[in-house]
Amino acid sequence: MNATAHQYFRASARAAHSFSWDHVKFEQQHMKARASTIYGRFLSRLGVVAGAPLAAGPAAADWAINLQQPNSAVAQQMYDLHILITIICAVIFCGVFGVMFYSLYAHRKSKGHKAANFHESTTVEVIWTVIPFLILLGMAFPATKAVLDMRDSSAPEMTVKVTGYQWKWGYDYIHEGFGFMSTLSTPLAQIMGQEAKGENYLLEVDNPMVVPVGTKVRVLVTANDVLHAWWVPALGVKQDAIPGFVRDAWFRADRPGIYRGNCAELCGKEHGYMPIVVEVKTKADYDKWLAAEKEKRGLGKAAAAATVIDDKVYTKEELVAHGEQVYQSAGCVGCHQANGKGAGSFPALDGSKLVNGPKDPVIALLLNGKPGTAMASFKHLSDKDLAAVKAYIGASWSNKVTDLAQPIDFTKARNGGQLPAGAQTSAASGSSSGAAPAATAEANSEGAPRQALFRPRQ
Ligand code: HEC
Ligand SMILES: [Cu+2]
Repeated sequence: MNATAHQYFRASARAAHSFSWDHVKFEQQHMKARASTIYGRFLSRLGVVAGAPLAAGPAAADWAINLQQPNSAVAQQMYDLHILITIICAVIFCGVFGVMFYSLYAHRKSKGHKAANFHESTTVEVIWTVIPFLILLGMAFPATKAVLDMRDSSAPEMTVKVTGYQWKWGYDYIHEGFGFMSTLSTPLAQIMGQEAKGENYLLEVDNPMVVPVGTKVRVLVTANDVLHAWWVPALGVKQDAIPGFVRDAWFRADRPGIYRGNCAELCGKEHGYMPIVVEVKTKADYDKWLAAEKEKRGLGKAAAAATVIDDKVYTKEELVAHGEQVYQSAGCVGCHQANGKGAGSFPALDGSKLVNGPKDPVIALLLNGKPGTAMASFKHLSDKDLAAVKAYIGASWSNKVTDLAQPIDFTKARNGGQLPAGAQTSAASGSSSGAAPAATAEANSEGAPRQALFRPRQ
């Protein structure tokens, strides 16, 4: 059985009332385990000297009093800054304490020293103002540069939305149209102390975030429930995940490899069980991974076909016949009724000025709905379905619309009035007019904003 800590805690939460000493023992073991790994691997590297006695067991091997080996320009700056400031602090420490201890010793009372009188010495005042000022400048300059670089998430080559959940991470490859959850994969037996702890104890997940090397990755960090924080030290990213807000950060990994981090904001009882794993692959391997993930989700071929646009000109009869089915299947009939007379607050389509008028307002209404009313957006329908249902309501009952809309009118309306860049027409690609509309709908199911957001990946 590959029970994970996660499942255990889910179960234990449900059985919370059946408290037992086993649970306490478990917690104690767990705390010890955490001490030896989290402290060993993170705090120790952060230079928390007090953590040293706790860094026992498997972590002892890579015990080091420092930050993690940086793997991005920003992480490198943080690292250098850390070293620089530590050195400055050490020099000041030695200087100040050196003078102090020397003075205590050399000018001690038993030797009969009299205190010197420095009152209103301009020289001394200038010196003790200017020197700290220069030291501060020397620290502020690289620090400001590092902070500005950290915040500069402009012109990313790809964007991943990271969502914190109690207690797992969600990664959405928003321009690729898929996402997944990433949960702890450490076996429960290791956590319970029944099995030797693995190398990446509590720092391993089922589905790591995968990114290509040398690519500017922007992460949009948010949370679904409580505060979390997405922290990958080697990549120089630590960003609070705040429900209701989207914050961004970025990194460009220098070398392929696997980089691990934790949630860095106390987020509940399983806070320590939502590690972060980022797998940095070469560009070729990343493309392979991406293709496989898309294939797995049925996005591979469909996505390629999605840029094929249905530009066929349908006859009114073709559209009306298909539209009658859509009117039923999309649920229009439930509100506007089969006789088009509507009911209650649902307006009649029969005789409607809008329906009998020019096509653009009707296209806009069908794509966007009317906010605040029961008339929802129908943009999840394919362009052909929409053109057909528009033709149907325009030709039924007493309506006699003349401004017929073709599927391509909807395609353009979704994309701000023009065809999506790089789109092929169905005539050019030779695909059948039957298959293309469905695929178009798939790609466009998020409407125009998605097209506008799109930036090609390198
Ligand atoms: C859940 C109920 C509901 C469904 C389903 C629904 N509508 Fe509507 N529709 C409304 C309401 C309510 C309005 C009035 C909105 C307003 O206040 O302007 C409306 C307005 C309209 C109008 C504008 C009428 C006018 O004269 O202003 C059209 C056209 C229309 N709907 C078409 C459709 C089509 C086509 C479908 C199916 C694809 C559909 N509706 C599905 C509730 C619905
Ligand atoms: Cu968390």
